[in-house]
Amino acid sequence: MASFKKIIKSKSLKTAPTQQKAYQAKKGGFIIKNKQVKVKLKKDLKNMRLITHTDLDGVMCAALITCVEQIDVIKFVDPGTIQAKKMHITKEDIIADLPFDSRAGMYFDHHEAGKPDKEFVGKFEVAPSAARVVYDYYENPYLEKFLPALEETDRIDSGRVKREEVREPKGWFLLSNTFEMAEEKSEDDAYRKFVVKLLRREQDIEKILDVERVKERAEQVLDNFEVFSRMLKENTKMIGKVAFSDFRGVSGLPKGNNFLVYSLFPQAITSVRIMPEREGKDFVKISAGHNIYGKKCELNVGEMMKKYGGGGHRAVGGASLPKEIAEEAAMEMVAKINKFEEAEENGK
Ligand SMILES: [Mn+2]
Repeated sequence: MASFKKIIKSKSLKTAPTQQKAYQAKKGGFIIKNKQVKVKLKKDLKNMRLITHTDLDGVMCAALITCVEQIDVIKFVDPGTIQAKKMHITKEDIIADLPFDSRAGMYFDHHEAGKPDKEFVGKFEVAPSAARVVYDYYENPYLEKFLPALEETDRIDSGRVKREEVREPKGWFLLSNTFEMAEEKSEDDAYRKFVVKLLRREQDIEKILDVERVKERAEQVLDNFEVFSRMLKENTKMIGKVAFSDFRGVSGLPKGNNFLVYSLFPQAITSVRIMPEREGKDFVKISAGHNIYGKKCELNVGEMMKKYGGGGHRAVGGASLPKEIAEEAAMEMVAKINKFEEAEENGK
């Protein structure tokens, strides 16, 4: 496959004269101004960004992509940030494991409900992880060393996590729980970048978990587990067959894993939760997921989220919504799921 840099270079050469013309028209077109334009374009070219998700899949995408592309900056963001078009995105950006933005130069994703409706460079495929899509796209033998790690990323990102694992996280699942822990997002970002570098030279999970910076977080994950379980119990109620958790106004909520709710509320078919949004105080995040250990619910959560500007897969999805309408939207979802299940049961 053609590397991103080559594609971008040819594109930039094509667009440069037009940009210069526009600039000249605006500023009067002095030679010196022309030079400024050139300098700016050169600087932009150097600044190749990878915009990827904050989770293990996003980190794995970064490990793979930075091996085969010249990336200068890695940005870790939530899907809501892309959804809300809050970010300035250019052709020098690669987006992975996040919603589609047609301004990007390259795009990789695997979310069923997010299939781009425009042409783009990169690859979209309904797959267990976005990292798998990246791997398939490059067909690069150098990336083969990541295969065992990819298997685990596939398994975790598609929710194939065992009940025992949820109660006692270890291995790759434990690592996947270390990415969102710090008070400040920038601290988590620095840690993610550290893990990206680490993954490029080490793929043995026991050795990864033994690296001091990872070890510290992994131990913290296990400590937080108890606190999270208690808060989850306190802030969750069953509404029909849905476990509804409301974490708005809960302070000191440690990051816990998304599957624990099914362990504590085994009767739930689906879980819906409201969380404060980390990257914008006027918004909250609503996520929903089917009980991975329970009866298979056929309602497509990703499709359901589209109505609220979100997305996802059949079994799990989310949306970022303005604070004021979040509760109403969450209740609408809960009702929809219950109604769907009732109809399913009556049909049998
Ligand atoms: Mn993913």
